[in-house]
Amino acid sequence: MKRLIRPVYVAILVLVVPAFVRAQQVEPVVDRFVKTQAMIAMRDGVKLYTTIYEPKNIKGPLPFIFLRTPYGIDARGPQSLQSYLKDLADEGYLFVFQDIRGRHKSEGTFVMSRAPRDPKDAKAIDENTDANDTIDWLLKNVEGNNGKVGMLGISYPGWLTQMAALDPHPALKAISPQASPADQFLGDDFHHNGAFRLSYGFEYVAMMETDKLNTMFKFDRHDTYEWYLKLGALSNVNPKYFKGKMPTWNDFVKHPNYDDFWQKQAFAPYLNKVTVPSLHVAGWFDQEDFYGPLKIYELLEKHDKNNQNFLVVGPWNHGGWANGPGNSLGRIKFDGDTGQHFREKVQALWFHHHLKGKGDLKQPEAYLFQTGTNKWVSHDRWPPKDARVKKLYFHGDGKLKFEAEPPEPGFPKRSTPWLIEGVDQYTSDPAKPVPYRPRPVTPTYPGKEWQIWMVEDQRFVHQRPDVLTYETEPLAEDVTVAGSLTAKLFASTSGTDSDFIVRLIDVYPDTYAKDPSMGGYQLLISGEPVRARFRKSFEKPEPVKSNEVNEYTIDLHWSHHCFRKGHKIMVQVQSTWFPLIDRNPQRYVPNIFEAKDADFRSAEQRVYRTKRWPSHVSMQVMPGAGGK
Ligand code: PG9
Repeated sequence: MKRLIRPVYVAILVLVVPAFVRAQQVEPVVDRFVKTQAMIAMRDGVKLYTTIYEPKNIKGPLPFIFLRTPYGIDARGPQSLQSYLKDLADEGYLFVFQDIRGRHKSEGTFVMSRAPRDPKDAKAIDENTDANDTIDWLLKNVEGNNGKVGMLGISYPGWLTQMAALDPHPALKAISPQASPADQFLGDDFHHNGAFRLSYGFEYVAMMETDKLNTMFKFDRHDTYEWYLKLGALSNVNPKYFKGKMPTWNDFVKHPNYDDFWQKQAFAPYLNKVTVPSLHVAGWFDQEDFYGPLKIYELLEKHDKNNQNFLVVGPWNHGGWANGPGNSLGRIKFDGDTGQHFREKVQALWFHHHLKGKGDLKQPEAYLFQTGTNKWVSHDRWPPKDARVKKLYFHGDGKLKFEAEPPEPGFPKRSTPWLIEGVDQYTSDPAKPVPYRPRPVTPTYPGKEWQIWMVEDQRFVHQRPDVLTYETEPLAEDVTVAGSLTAKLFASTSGTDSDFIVRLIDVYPDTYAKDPSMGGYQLLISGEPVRARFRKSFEKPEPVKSNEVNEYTIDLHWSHHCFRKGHKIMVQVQSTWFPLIDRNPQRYVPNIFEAKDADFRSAEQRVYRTKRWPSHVSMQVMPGAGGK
């Protein structure tokens, strides 16, 4: 016979358990604040929607933490207090969030990455004047402030932070621009080396310019790889979808080269002094803006007379430090809570010191997470002084070696006379482009897969006939990259324009004791395209001669990765990376955005590895590494 449940147990379940569960739930941090809102008038009369959160239980005077965004503060403000800004909230700040011009509840017109104003035009406005006008208002209108302001933000908000520092309000005492783009033609969201980032460019523009809110493009296919393939040439976008209504798409079409339009909105011309203490933050696996933060740091570092310019790079995707512990990304584990560590021990201490005068800040010049060994390291200079350049050369049979001398060139192979020694060849067919991540390629927004594609196992393209692979033997010792990576490719195409994409990969040992499920994993360390038309100049593109060997330099940016003993280093070369990068017609046309479907052709691509044309990858590595 079943035993009856005694009423006393029922009472425990009904009364005590829910209270216990409630106690376990996290208290919304926003509940600790009193919220007010204001429409703050800018110098040209446009009013910006701003919310101010004042702590209920921490007495002032307190400094401001100010964050501007195009993504909507009603949701983003409270969300960021919960995690990204929580360690600051615990200490006590006046938090200020603002919708930028033309977005969400603010008035005015949104202009994508609005270029800095002309200093000769006294009436001009830009994101810098909007930040300064707001700070002025805050100092005068918010009681209990200590006269100091800090700004920070990730990506667009990071860019807005750096913009505020170009000509800063005197009350702006410290900034942390995080994952800020620096140049939308050379290395960030919209183009890399002038090659258009199709899926991101298209989907981001739809999100930002369909209306004032964040409205996602509705795909009618699950696999956007197929959708973009069916779209065909970029000249189909306006007639089929955007109908000429998206200003930024129209700008892409109007400015296919690195003209004034792009140069004026890039940071390089403006970053000629460090105006406020600056903590630049980047993620090694940032799928959107990795070039930007390191470039901004590098440009400012040349002018850092008072030691106010600092760099932090963690093992994160785009903004990955804002939420969660940060102990892994996709299947890659980091042996520690890197995100939590950053928020608590780096970001919070930075602002406590500069805005509240707290703590003896010992911020290292460059505080970097070394991937591969999974440890934080401090450098008093980046790249480190003792880093040395080592070259990894392409050899026959898919080999990659530190030895400089590839075999003698150019003679037909005895066994296979139709093949030339010292050359590897593939057909690049724009109708069958190489995917950049395993299909189905789900939409960028809202997308879990987009956020981790850079750490996906690269075996999904291994041994495709249009992907060349070069690989070292298992390494006899660790090889630690510390600084820049550059590929030098000697290549030809049967067409008159073409792309070459070089990817650097860490191949785990087949038997990987630390985690057997990761045996043979191929982890992307860096990958970048080069567009043949821009090989001499980004301003003035030129066709290539069919089958002529040209030298291509591909900046693979920076890394602090340790290829562990027993791992292999792999380099892959291909001519499509879709739909991340738009397809090159492989036949020169003046403007690829205006190319027609019929302009696209297959091309025979050759990569040379001879004494005269020694294709290779250069890496800055720590001494002692590199098999020599
Ligand atoms: N990567 C986004 C972006 C920044 C700046 C301009 C365009 C796009 C972002 O995440 O904000």
